[in-house]
Amino acid sequence: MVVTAKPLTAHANIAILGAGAIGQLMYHKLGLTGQSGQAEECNDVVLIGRQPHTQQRTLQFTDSNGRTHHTTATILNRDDTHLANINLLIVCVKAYQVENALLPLLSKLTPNCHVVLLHNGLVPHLAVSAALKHYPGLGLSLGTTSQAALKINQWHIKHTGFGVTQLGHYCGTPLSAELKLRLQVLHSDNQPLEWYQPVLPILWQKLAINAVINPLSALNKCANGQLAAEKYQPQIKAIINELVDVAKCDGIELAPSQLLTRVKQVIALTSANFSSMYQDVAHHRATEIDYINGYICQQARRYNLAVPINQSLVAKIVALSQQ
Ligand code: KPL
Repeated sequence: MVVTAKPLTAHANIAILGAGAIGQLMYHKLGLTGQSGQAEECNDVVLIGRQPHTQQRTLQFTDSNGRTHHTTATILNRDDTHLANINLLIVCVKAYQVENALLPLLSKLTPNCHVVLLHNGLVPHLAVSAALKHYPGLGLSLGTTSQAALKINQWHIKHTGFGVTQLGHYCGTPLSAELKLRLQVLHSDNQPLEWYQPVLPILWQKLAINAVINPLSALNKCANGQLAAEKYQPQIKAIINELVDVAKCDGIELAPSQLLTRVKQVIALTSANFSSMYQDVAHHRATEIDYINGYICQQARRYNLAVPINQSLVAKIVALSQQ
């Protein structure tokens, strides 16, 4: 299926920072899914990439029905003056890239732009919210998605995991009703979009999902679905129990049994998917371990809690990445 978006940056007011698998997935879902659910032309979305010049690229998206859509996307350079038109910026870079990629852009955006962080793990929201104090019109929402995509090549992704996208306001100017409505295209039957207030408990819940699936799939070199096997269950429970104790000290009450059910659901929903950490290790890229299990260990140290299982996972992933 060929859908050619007019290469119009002038009308674009939504930008996705980071053209990795999740960034491209968000691009296609916002850009291709019209109210009717049919692929249709949409030219209010651009990607922001690392390349030295703004460029047009043909992107391919293989959807859940195995249909491949082609679209011409604008990929803005990080200095493009068009950034001044962007009033919704969805940040899909890795947790360890957020500060370097996002903070230099803040002064270039529309003064009332709303930023949404959509990475795995916790930590970067602290630096971003501190930086936002210098830009009183800007706002910050935090979010997480259990959807997954596999990169077939740099500009071709396949939708491999169907889950929920959860968002909530964190600080600054709230998201306008108009943009909230625009984001509703992310909502479809088996891939709901949900709003939460407060949002932090939801991010801790997603932290649990990533703290289990990501390191275990990377260490055991397996697809997410294989973690449903009986032999992994004691370790999964231990990771969750440690996380629940740490979250409690951070003022977040989580029920271990509910978390376990949620983790199992995501394992089932993304069973064919290879987690982002599995893929990072396989491609010799940096992992987000410091922002996932590493964050649990960091907070545990603050509260003098022992988290041996999470600690050993961090050590094993670090060792694996160095091999
Ligand atoms: O977020 C993910 C990831 O791989 O980083 C999950 C939900 C585990 C899907 O693979």
